[in-house]
Amino acid sequence: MREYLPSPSDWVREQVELYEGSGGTQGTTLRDMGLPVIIVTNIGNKTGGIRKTPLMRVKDGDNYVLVGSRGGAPKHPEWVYNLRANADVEIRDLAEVYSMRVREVEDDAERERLWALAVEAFPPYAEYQTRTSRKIPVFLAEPA
Ligand code: F42
Repeated sequence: MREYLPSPSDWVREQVELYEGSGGTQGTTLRDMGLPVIIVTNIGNKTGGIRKTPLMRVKDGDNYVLVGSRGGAPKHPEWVYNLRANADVEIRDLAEVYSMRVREVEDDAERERLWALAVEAFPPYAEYQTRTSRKIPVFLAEPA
């Protein structure tokens, strides 16, 4: 059995607990902005433990676009390394939970199209990219 390793960040851990504990009826938006959030359950690259990562909901048809912005911080979020090592995730979107497989988007044209969708869904992503010299990783999650 894999162990659940809650986020060390209070607001993130609390959002996961409220979102999942309510069956996807509470805590489903970003604090002040009211924009929808999903929970991505992923496997730790080093620990092998279960990680739960809230991200903004960016949809491309039935697929989800996952943006490793971390508010424009200089380093990639840790979950990026988890997804690179283990592509199988579960995505909770409100009351629905889907088994999905992610791939990092490397193709420039595809990334540009998905990035535009991401900024449309959550405009601050554009500013986050200007805060950091790293290229913000973008993943596409598709039904497994
Ligand atoms: N972050 C984003 O990057 N993009 C978003 O769209 C986004 C939206 C969002 C909405 C609501 C909300 O509550 C949070 C949101 N966040 C968003 C923040 C996001 O949930 C993450 O907290 C943030 O991206 C930072 O991710 P992180 O994985 O770096 O988290 C830190 C705090 C963390 O959990 N660190 C752990 C720790 O113990 O320090 C380690 C986590 C980990 O996965 N370790 C791996 C393991 O094996 O377990 C090893 C990873 C490796 O280095 O190989």
